[in-house]
Amino acid sequence: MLDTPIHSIPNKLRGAAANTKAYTVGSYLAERLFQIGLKHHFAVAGDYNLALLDQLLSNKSMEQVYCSNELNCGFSAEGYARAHGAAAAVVTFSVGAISAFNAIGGAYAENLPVILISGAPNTNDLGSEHLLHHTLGTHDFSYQLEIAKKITCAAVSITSASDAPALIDHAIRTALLEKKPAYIEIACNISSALCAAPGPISAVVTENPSDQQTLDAAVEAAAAFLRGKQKPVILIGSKLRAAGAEKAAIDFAEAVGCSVTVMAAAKSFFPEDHPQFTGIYWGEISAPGAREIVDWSDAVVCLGTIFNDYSTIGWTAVPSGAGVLTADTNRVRFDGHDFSRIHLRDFLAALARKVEKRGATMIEYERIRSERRPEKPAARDAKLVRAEIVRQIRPLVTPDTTIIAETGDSWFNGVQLSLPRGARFEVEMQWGHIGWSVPATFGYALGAPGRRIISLIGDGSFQLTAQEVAQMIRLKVPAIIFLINNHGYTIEVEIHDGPYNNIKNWDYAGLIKAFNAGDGHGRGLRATTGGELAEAIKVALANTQGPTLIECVIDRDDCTAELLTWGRRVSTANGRAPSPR
Ligand SMILES: Cc1ncc(C[n+]2csc(CCOP(=O)(O)OP(=O)(O)O)c2C)c(N)n1
Ligand SMILES: [Mg+2]
Repeated sequence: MLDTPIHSIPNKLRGAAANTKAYTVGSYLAERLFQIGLKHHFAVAGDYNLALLDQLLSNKSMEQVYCSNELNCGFSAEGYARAHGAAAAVVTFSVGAISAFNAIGGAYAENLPVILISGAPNTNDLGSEHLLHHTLGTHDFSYQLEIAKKITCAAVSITSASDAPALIDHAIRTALLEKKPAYIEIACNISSALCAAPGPISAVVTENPSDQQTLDAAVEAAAAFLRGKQKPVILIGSKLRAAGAEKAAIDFAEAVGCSVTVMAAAKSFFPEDHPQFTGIYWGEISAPGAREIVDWSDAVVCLGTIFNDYSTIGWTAVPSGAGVLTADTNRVRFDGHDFSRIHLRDFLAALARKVEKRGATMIEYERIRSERRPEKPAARDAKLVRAEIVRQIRPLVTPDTTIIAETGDSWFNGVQLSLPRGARFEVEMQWGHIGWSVPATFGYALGAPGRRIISLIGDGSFQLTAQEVAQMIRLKVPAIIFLINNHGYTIEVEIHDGPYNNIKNWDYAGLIKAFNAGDGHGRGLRATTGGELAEAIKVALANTQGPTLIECVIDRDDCTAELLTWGRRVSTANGRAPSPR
């Protein structure tokens, strides 16, 4: 993965706690966040969290990064966790936290350990007759914790300094182990109260080992299952990264020698320049040959896959039956077997040592594979079209590039880009919140300094979270944002059209000047022809002092063929009549 992801940092490098110093609840939390590898935390201030923010600032090893609103704060942290392995966001009670919850739901769906920290009412007001601002106007302040319990793997409320160390450790440990978000609420008069010093960080970050007997049994049975198959294929899913099993999957694939197809949400989790890479599998809209290889196989080894209505194109592409082996983060299922408490990494590593070579799907793929036809450049002054945008982005994708693709036709444009070894691809395909990519780009860039970040985003999506470009300007993040202005919600047009898919046009390129406000170095450019786009890209590559937004103006109906096919199928699935009870 990148730089120093959390799960690859050896424990001894994670910083030992300095037990001699006096700790407060807030500085304890800061020390733990630093020890798990965070160099930044994201925040929006509010009176319930100001004392906490001061305490966090006292840790000079971490930078406090401010966001324009709490939704963006949550998504910035989500993007940071993608780059860096984990993240933290600090918000105020209710008006802040409830906005951030949307992004926390996203982190849950996308398997990312984001720690949401909320300031909370003073302990003296709990159980009193006091009504408080930023609450529902009742005497019950527990609703926020109750909501958090539904959308995190661990939610704690800290109202006593003596309990704080154990509760903080529990929340962070559970998030890291489960790769899900956690929630920590701290009463505003407790964050500066003294508490115990942090103990060794190993208590927070050490994983439980796989159950050896179950692992042995699973590997034995899976090896026998694969021995009975002639044409297995591997299908990589988006939970592979959360399972920390990307490298193990490569070793396993090489041991089997079969074709490897990758789901769109997992693009870049298996190297696209690997000789066994057979393309993106997405049912009818798969890369050429990938669908045939999966359909013709007699065993599909699914690693960390998520089959939902979108990834199966309205349930038209769900691998099923006795030939499917599903290996998830902690569970392996196939043909009458169901094993749990084994890490996917361990399972793949052990199975790689046991399997026999099964290369038939590679031979098949070599026979049917077709190279992508070279795309012809458009005339420099011809009206800009979608295909020309993709053609011009291709050469920008270097081994140190990360592409961040927003929900909308940007998904399908992004999937078409080939990745050299090392290039990464980020999508939020399970949660699918439009606007995610702007703050996620901001957070990702801070979590992975030195990488070239290219974001693809539609005009409709951009309108939700545009303010976070101003934070990129503030911190001089040199991301390149391709804003595809097709004058509306084109993806929704293809699923089901109506007046609700039309949006108010903005001067997107002009917006950057407003955000710069005299002292920023963001660039905003508009391209209406291929020539203008080429010039804008040159400006973007030269701008190292801030983001560059290139507004690419195209026709409303100029979209990928894949979107048209996908939209038709998803529309059919959405339109199914209720089944009789
Ligand atoms: C928060 C949220 N609200 C609504 C939707 C439904 N939705 C999905 S895609 C989309 C439109 C995206 O439009 P745009 O970003 O312009 O993409 P494009 O036109 O390129 O398809 C909408 C409204 C959503 N996914 N998330
Ligand atoms: Mg659009």
